[in-house]
Amino acid sequence: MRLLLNPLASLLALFMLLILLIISKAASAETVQIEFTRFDTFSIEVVHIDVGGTVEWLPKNAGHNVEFIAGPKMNTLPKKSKMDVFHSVVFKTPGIYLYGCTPHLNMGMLGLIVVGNDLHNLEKLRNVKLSRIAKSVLEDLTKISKLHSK
Ligand SMILES: [Cu+2]
Repeated sequence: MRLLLNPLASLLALFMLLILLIISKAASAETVQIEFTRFDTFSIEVVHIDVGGTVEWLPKNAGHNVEFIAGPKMNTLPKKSKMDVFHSVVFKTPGIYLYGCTPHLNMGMLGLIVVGNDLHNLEKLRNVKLSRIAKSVLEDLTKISKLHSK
């Protein structure tokens, strides 16, 4: 206890605590996990994450993958994943991303990632050519994304 009462030691302890807090904050950069389901859907269809956050897709059900269809930078969309494998993407550009499962996209297996609460490219994304069912699912998901972004 005597050591802690020493002003210099207290200052040092406080400093160490601060460093620890900063490190744990950096290490806890957000990660969201989404599963492929046996209903040919993504377990979470609308995800909101901070800039620099990670989304992981877990192949809990066979026959699915992740393919990006739209995002804030259309010429540098995240990579498409292979079938039935773990996939991970770090989102560094704010905006809304649309992705789907290649074989089930036309049946409405799609999802949205909203990065940094930024919906600036939402209208562009809504104009992407999709099947009628996929379009209908996308409309529902955009409504959800808007509600969450208020
Ligand atoms: Cu699928």
